[in-house]
Amino acid sequence: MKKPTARPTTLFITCASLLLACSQTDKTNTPQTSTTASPATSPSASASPGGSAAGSSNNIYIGIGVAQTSNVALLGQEQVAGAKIAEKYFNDKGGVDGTPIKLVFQDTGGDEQGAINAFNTLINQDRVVGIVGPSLSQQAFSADPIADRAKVPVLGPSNTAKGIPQIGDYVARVSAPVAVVAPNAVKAALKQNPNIKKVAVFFAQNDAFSKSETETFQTTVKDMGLELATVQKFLTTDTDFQSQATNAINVKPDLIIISGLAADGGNLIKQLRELGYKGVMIGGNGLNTSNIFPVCKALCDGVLIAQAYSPEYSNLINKDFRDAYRAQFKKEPPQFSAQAFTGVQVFVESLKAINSQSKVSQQPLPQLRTNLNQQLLLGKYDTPLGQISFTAEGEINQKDFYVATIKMEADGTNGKFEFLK
Ligand code: 1QQ
Repeated sequence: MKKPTARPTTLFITCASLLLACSQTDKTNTPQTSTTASPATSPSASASPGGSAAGSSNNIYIGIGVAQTSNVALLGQEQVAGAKIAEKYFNDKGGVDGTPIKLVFQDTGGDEQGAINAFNTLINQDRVVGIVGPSLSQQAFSADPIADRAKVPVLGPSNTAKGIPQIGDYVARVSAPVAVVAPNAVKAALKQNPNIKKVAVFFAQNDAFSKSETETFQTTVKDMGLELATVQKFLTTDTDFQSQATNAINVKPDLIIISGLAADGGNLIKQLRELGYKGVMIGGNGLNTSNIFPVCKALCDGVLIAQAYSPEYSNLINKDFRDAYRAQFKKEPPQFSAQAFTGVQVFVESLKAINSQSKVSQQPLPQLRTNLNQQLLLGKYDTPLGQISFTAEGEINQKDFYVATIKMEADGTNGKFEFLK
């Protein structure tokens, strides 16, 4: 049994204290119907509460509750892409022993209320067997307890803050925590530039993940004997970073580390460079998307970002995933797509394991959800992220991590993540 931990009080940030963030995402509070779920095949059309999961529509419904709108869609759209590739990939292989899976997408937007609404719809209306989502840890701390109480398994595809698996028995993640991923970037920066001594750290104080990641970064900096010269705070909704950037540049850092999300992070990188900062920069997981390239353009060049996925990981399923992604998007698959693919994979393989014991289609939905939650924690999965499994608490066991640097073409129009050896 997992021990529920108290949610840190600093996570109780309401719409009232975050008017800007909430007004940006208010429209997302009405969850949108998936592009892939049509009323004719919606599980609610065929299954009655307590009825069998697969129902008469002969599909197994898996919920995808990620950000399709708001500033967080910069990250969420990569998750949608990865999940859709997984849906086709596993259905082409026969789904769950002949029964197709069907993903039901509900847009969480970028805030807590949007995630709560999306999860409620997936659980009660769409009657999914489990949920891959939400995009942000900040949302997970509000939405996951709802799934946990409803006994619906959740796989966090990108929830990396400390404390996520401890939310409840039905919460696990395929996204390795910042505590194991982030230090790799600091080590890579020092390897590249052994003269680094003074460090400035930035973090978004209205975001649970950013607060968790900055703790890891700050501890790593001190543990490595570097000087933490200044800590600057901002909001994920900020666009003007002149005063914090000036404060940081004034302490003459050799390294700047940013924990925020994509739009704010990209702007911060841009403004630090425009104000003359020439040293090394590390971006955290929230900047881990090529969607920051249009924001910081040529000034994104050289930023280091730790990775929980490498497109070059050599196993069969990653080859298939990478080929499918490249065929569709003409570029290498990003981490967030690989993690969303992996979330769907874990559900599919666990459903197959259950089906070999007792037919999934004959299990009442509440029983299937509970069986699925128990089963997924027991399996070993060969995924695009490498071989993974879970602790009894739902934390991911993953072996391989990487660091990439952003390489931009001089005119700033095109760029890529180049993996360090
Ligand atoms: C979290 C994250 C974000 C950067 C994912 C999009 O890692 O919120 O935990």
